[in-house]
Amino acid sequence: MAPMVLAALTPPEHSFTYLDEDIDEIRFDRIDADLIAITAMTVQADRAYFLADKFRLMGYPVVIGGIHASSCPEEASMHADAVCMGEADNYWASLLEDFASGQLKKRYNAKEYPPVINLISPKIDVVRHSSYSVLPLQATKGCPYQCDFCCIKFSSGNKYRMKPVEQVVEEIKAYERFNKGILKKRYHFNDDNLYVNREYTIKLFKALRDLNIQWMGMGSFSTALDREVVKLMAESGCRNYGMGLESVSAESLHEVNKVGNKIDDYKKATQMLISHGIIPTAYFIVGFDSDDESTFGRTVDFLIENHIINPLLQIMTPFPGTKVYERLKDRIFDKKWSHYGSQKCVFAPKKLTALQLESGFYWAAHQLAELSILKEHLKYFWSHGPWEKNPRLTLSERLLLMYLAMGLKGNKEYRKFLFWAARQRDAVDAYQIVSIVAFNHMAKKFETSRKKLSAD
Ligand code: B12
Ligand code: SF4
Repeated sequence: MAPMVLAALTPPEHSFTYLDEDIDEIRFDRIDADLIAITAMTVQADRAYFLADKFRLMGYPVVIGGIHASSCPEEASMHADAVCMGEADNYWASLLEDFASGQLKKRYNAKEYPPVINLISPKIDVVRHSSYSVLPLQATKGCPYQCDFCCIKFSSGNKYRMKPVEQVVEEIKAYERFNKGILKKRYHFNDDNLYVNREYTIKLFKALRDLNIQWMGMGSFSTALDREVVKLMAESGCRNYGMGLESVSAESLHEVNKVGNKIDDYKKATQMLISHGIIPTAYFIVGFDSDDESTFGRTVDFLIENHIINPLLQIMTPFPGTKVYERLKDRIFDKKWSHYGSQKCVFAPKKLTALQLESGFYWAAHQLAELSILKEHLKYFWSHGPWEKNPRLTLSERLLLMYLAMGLKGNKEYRKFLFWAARQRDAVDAYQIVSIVAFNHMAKKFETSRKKLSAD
């Protein structure tokens, strides 16, 4: 989403072209630019530096920004002509002016975060939306909490800022022209936390009700205990809501300053979402200092018992600049940033070995993605949701699932699953079914890694 914001901040006398390495191939021989701007999170930093070095060797000036450069400016400065820290809104136009007059500075630092009324709407047409399954939005920025493993303070700060709801509505209306396929795209709120200011959250969800969209987002766990807000959330088209539950151990939550999470209420929260037809996504971390071999089994049991259809399990990752990084600094044995995607152990855990942590993680991810378990979750979800009021799988969605199933000739298990799903009377939408197949596929890859780990 950052490129769409940069494009919006770029004065009209300049042109702006965006390449996303996940979908575009960079043809170095075809690049024709005055300035190259690169964004990267930590896991992408090695690749970003490689590209920056290459462009500079070719004679292009390079500026680099985003969460990793903001937390490691010294390191980033070895690969770029200018390092940009924090939100571009405050300095991008002046950076371009400096560049045009040959006075590019080595460092740009947002320092102050722009006030709400200055938050610009992203320029959505710089992105080829047909290549993406979701349309990204951001209504609020920042998060006032200070979880020790989170580095959001480097990109959006701890001060919570909210865009006027009317502006968010206008952004959605502008997006709708990219939302015309058989499978309606979902909006994804890239907000760190949609539930900090309850009054704003309510106003936002009420405004979304009239737009007939489907959306996903995330926020504090306490959102899901607030019946009025969950009801509005469902009415406004929320299909999937993510919460950082992080751990089933109070000791682990305490260890990382995760305030507000009450493990005894996790069940109530997930059931509240399910009963309103919203799929709960739960973020969990393994690898806390207090975690031991029993952690994996306990986490899996919780997630299965509570019908968390979309569990997102991660390995504790000491992102630079965080308190967790400071604490683990002397135990970090792997500084290769491409290993910082939360699926590898890069430090020596306290009560486990790194190998035990990784193989426990792979084992758990595989258990959670068993198709038979996911099928049970779906049945539970459909039988406990308010489906009489909600849209069902449309004929075109059913056809699409069957079409996908036919395409998966080599995989009987997925084929059977997709045909089964396409026949279900209550299935809410095809998106969740396709996500489940993708999730299972990813877990199989994990299982291969686990087997390889045990063999080595
Ligand atoms: C959407 C999202 C994703 C999406 C898409 C990511 C993408 N490529 O766009 C998906 C789901 C794929 C994803 C995956 C992951 N994500 Co993610 N993701 C986000 C999220 C929620 C929103 C990102 C966003 O669009 N923000 C809105 C834009 C406008 O903000 P911004 O990127 O910060 O950009 C502003 C400034 O930083 C600055 N800026 C940024 N780049 C540049 C460049 C230049 C040149 C300049 C001048 C300025 C500038 O200006 C921008 C406008 O103000 C963030 C949290 C957050 N709120 O930022 C996490 C976040 C970026 N993700 C994170 C992580 C860890 C991951 C994963 C590793 C796994 C995981 N644990 O979730 C994977 C890695 C995937 C991979 N291998 O590539 C961490 C990153 C931590 C770090 N130090 O790297 C974050 C911060 C979440 C967190 N709280 O920890 N993610
Ligand atoms: S609540 Fe979420 S976004 Fe806020 S600090 Fe904690 S992990 Fe980061």
